[in-house]
Amino acid sequence: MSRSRYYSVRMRASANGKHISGAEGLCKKEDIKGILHEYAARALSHERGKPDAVRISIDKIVLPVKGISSLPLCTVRTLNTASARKTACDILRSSGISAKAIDAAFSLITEREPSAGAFILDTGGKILLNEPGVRVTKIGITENASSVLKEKLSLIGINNQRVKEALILASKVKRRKEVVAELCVSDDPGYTTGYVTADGFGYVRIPHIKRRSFAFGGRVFFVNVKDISGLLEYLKNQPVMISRISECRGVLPPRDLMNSKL
Ligand code: PML
Repeated sequence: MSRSRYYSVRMRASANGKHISGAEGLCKKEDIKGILHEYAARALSHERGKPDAVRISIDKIVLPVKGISSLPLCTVRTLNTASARKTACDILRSSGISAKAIDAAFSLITEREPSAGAFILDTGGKILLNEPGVRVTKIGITENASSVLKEKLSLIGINNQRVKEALILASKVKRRKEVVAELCVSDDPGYTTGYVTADGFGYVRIPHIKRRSFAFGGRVFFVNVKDISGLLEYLKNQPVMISRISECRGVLPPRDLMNSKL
């Protein structure tokens, strides 16, 4: 893809040093103003509280931008927290993640103050990157892919910014071979759908992964390498644009999901 046409815009809002919200994206010069407006509004009206500091940065992209496909998406039919957690565990276990690593991941993201970045664990449960974690940046979507995604998400009733941004981020992360899977639980008290990504499953949305009003959450990347320096460099610095959209399926019962690996 082309060089230098894009800018990376990042926002981070905090209160007393604690994470409130964040956002990042790649955009063209003419769209920067609109994005700044949107990110500022988001920072100042977040469910997690009023920030006392909002940092917004704009950086011109100098590296060539890599075009990638989005992960295939679906939603699994989970009706309560127990079945949501079980489904997340089933996907992760069938992808080679140990029970110890899954327990550690849920503890990291649901038992402590949310961190601005993602934790990294190996598949055995060893923490390779602790707080503040890694923030995945320099991610975006082409205009054409964005309108295809809008159409596909509209057909299944989930065309909203949150799903779109989470799918873009997860697609960049899972692109790296050493990333075996990702677990995400939203830290917004009012948002109870999380997701897991893994080979053969894509991006699986999991409703009721946490109880409403619960203000903890975060992301964990499970990897199969000891040295994560190359991965960190990629996540933070490689500009990536979603340029092709994969299949977006509607709601599947857990059994169908486990029996219909892609
Ligand atoms: C967040 O932005 O709070 C994380 C979103 C996770 C799930 C998004 C979705 O519904 O697919």
